[in-house]
Amino acid sequence: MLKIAIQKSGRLYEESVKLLKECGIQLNNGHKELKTVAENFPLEIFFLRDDDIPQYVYDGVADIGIVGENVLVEKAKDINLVYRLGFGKCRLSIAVPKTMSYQSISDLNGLKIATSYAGILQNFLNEKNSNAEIHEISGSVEIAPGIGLADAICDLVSSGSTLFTNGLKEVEVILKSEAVLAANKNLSEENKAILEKLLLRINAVKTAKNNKYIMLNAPNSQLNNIFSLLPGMKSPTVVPLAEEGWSSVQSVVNENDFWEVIEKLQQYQAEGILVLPIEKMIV
Ligand code: PRT
Ligand code: ZN
Repeated sequence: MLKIAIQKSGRLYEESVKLLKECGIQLNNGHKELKTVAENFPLEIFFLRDDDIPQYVYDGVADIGIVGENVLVEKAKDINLVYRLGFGKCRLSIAVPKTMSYQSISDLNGLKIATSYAGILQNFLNEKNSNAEIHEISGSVEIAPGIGLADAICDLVSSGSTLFTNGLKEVEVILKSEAVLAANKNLSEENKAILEKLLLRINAVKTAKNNKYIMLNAPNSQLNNIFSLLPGMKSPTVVPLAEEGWSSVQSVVNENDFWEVIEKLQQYQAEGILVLPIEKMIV
């Protein structure tokens, strides 16, 4: 049985549970309990505060955990980052009052920076040879300059609206973060095998989200051009249409290239283009 730690409540909770569900893993009760066992997969789920997850995984109380990369790096436990999950995206940044003129990191010299990420910030300041002083606080970091507790802050930012409403501007990005799957370094052979199965499922879900299924009609004279745009997983499916000289082509297209590919397809006289979401994709 593999034990996974996920956040009990907060920004990563819902996406973590959703990911397990999309992997076909059914949880029989919610996060009101400390732990629960999946009904149809050898997985036990612990619901914990995110800050505790790296330690639990390091100690082997949990084998794996879903946690923000920011927390993983800050706690600096000797555990493996196994998979970047693509949700909970944010950045850890330094911000200063918007009235302050700021050109470079040397402008932070002699200033006091409030943060809950003292470890990451200290490493950054050391790297940049800055003598700024760190004032460690556990929450409401954004109000520190306003109440005279510090001159600047180092905190997580996503939309930037918290900084804006507190009269602050972002001046340095220290770390880009997202939710990650982290694992203990000494998993048993049995648990390694379960983790492999879980990763195969996670990969199928994530790959599917990055791709779309595409169907279109095209004149046979353009098929080679279209194949070069839509190589598909192995090669595209081609079915002749009832109308002489035309075919239906089915393939997959990556989300990132999507609009570019569509524009080119139109140049190659593709018509009746249908694009569908893919639920799972095993390549
Ligand atoms: O109770 P527990 O200790 O488990 O939770 P927590 O309160 O410590 O963490 P939580 O739930 O707030 O965040 C969990 C994780 O979500 C973080 O460790 C990050 O990896 C990730 N994440 C993504 C964020 C944000 N985006 C985020 N915007 N965590 C916090 N914020 C906060 C930030 O601290 C600031 O106060 O949101 C505010 C800024 O947001 P914007 O949109 O105004 O810029
Ligand atoms: Zn926390």
